[in-house]
Amino acid sequence: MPKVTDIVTLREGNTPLLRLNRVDGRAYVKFEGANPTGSFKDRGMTIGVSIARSIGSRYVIVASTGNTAASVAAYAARGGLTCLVVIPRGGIARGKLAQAILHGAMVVEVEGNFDKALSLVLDTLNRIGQRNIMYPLNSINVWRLEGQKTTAFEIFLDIGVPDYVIVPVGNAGNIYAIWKGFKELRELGIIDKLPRMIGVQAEGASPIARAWRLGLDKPLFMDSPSTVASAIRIGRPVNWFRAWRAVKESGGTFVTVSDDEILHAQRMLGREGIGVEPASAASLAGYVKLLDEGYLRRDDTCVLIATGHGLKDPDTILKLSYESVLVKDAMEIVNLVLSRS
Ligand code: AN7
Repeated sequence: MPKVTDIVTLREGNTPLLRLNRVDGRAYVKFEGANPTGSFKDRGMTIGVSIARSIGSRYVIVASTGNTAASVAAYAARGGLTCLVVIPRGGIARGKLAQAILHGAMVVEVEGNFDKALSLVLDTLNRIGQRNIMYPLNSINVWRLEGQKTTAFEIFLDIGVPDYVIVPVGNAGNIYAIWKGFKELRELGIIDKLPRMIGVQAEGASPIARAWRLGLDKPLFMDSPSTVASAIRIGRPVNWFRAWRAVKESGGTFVTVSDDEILHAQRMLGREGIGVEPASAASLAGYVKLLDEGYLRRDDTCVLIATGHGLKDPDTILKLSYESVLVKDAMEIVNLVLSRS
């Protein structure tokens, strides 16, 4: 790892692990929405931006489905670096775009999806050449994953080693990072058992999970990934081999869930006071599905990674039907309460 002389931090990590009360089973949610910019990306960004600063880069660049953009924008601002975020036009949730703007990122939009944005970033880096001018903070940056592995340490400190860890998969870095964290705890002799890792993808953006279910040995890349969960709308995950290896080594599996299942799970969490964005609800949707299929048992201890905050994507929530009543006076409110009791 490059020598880090300047630490850029917003005090990320130490997120709550919450037992679910309304779900039949031993399920905990690791609420990553409690990070400074509202997603797990902050765990890695503190490291990535600290390295960028320490090697004297003035610019940092990422392609993103939104959360990486929001995170890098904030950490770059904190560290006094100029930040470019390359995003699919119309393809990221509004809260994330708002964050990038708030923190002063240069927002670059492309027609097309995340995979296109990433290929443009890689091309830009090739043309510029030197990392100490423009430092890349995409998932190809392995130092970010070193930050993300702390999720495993925190889970262990809270409840020991669970039977399963269930993770929404997009570019496929996080599931590998968490696995790496547990493996390192074992190498250090701190734990002697490892969890099984389960990766969840949305049906319409499931290059890894679909191939896994079909018994293939590599992903079926998709040119036009589509799902309500914009954070994981990725057709060519760059870290697929890391995720694949993690799941295989751990004895876990991949599973796909439909958009309806994701939105239902998002609501279930909402009704427990836990506000997550659709991509994050995929982990609960996957858990429910695997319980139904009999792959998981109710007494298995499962940790569901809730990767990002509900406020990231208000539009998706408001598009669903919801109840509200327009009133003219207090009596109407009183009657409303009385009619419900
Ligand atoms: C909420 O921000 O790829 O499998 O550019 O925002 O490690 O990619 C986001 C990914 C899950 C998937 N949940 O994690 C980006 C980006 C949320 C996310 C994922 C993302 P990886």
